[in-house]
Amino acid sequence: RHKFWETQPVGQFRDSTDTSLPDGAIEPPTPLSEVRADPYPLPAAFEWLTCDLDDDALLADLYSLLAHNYVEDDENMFRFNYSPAFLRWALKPPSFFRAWHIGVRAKESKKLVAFISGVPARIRARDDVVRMAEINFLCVHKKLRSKRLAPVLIREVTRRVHQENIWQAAYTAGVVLPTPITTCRYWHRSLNPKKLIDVGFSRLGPRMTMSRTVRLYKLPDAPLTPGFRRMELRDVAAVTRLLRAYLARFVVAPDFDEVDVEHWLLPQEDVVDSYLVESPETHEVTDFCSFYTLPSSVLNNANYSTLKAAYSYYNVSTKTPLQQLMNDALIVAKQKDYDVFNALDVMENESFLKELKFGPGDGQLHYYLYNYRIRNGIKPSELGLVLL
Ligand code: NHW
Ligand code: EN5
Repeated sequence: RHKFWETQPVGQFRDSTDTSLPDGAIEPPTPLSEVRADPYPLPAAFEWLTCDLDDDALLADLYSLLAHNYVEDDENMFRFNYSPAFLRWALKPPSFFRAWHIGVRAKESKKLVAFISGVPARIRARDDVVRMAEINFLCVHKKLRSKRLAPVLIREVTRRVHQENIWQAAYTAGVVLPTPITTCRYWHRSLNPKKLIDVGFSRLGPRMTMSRTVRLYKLPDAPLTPGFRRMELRDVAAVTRLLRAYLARFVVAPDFDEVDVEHWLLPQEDVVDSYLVESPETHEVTDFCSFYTLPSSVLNNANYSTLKAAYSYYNVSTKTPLQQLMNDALIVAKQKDYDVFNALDVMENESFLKELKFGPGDGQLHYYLYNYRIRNGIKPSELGLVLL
């Protein structure tokens, strides 16, 4: 069934009922001297390219490959459209490895035709903090599909991760592979219902008119919580403390330090937005919320070419109820002209989704670990990890 995945150290569907196997690495590290020294062979017309994302021309090529060939919904109506600035942010966190930004190009035309990437992260599973690679942006040009190029890309990124003495990875996908640690649902909160209906992202509910729908999703003009403001550089230490204490509650979560928080959560225009509540009395930072910006191209629509979506990222409430905090996040997203606010049912998100008028989407997101077993998997609410 899975000619490639059957050969890999991942939970196999067939032993998913064997409860005797312990949590942790599936296979031990091998000595670095035994890690294959040269790249895997590609079909003769292609060559490997280690990508320099500081090179604007290369970044533009990567942007274009993904904008035309990356993930679509099941009816091919929308395609993710990660911006160049977003890709640079996603792929150049603290201590990133340039060797993990792996392109494939046609030898003759030099055209970029495939890509895969990894970035380093410390991820905790129960009480075990593990150095991992987060693998993302696997893409093969539409004209080169079903030729078994993806397994070559995956083997090559694995080899380059092993060269850094890292033996585990985390990744997400919309497709089922051996074997998810958990399966999450996407939820969507309309901010611009008329446009969402016009582009086919959502439908007019039964017995609903457009004007009733617009009224249903109306939001206040400004955030309601006193002390709600954008996160700044001076907040990094306080946000790191809040976030570390919060993420400690989940079975699988990143182990963020201040350096990570500065990179992943300090606001960057049209890439990542973070807000916090600073108590007007004590000036203590008590609550935090964030989202990242990932537009989708609208395929085949006469009136619109893009949908501006915010994706819920990390949120922490200690004083402001989470539902009120997320309502303020919706308000700022609406002010900034986003069309929709998306969230997964991870962490404590279930507690506000229905109340804040999110509806379930038709997409699922499966979470995976490479070379790390978690017996019986976990629930979405036990997951404290959001990948981009
Ligand atoms: S998920 C988004 C993946 N990208 C897209 O969906 C973009 C549009 N699609 C494509 O570009 C986020 C192609 O369809 C792709 C497959 C390239 C997806 N993950 O070349 P073949 C990520 O980036 C398996 C893993 O003929 P293709 C996460 C498939 O099951 N495997 O197919 C990436 C089959 O294997 P099997 C996937 O359609 C995580 C084989 O590929 C997959 O031309 C990567 C077929 O290959 C997917 N999303 O190209 C793993 N989709 O055994 C990282 C298909 O079933 C693992 N396949 O025969 C960790 C590595 C690091 C370890 C470090 C220790
Ligand atoms: C790795 N980082 O299917 C990512 N999106 O629900 C790779 N559906 O937008 C894996 N089909 O339900 C990505 N509208 C896997 C996801 C791929 C993209 C995807 C889904 C997630 C999505 C929309 C549009 C569906 C269009 C037809 C959807 C309903 C919204 C409605 C709003 C009002 C209240 C009820 C719900």
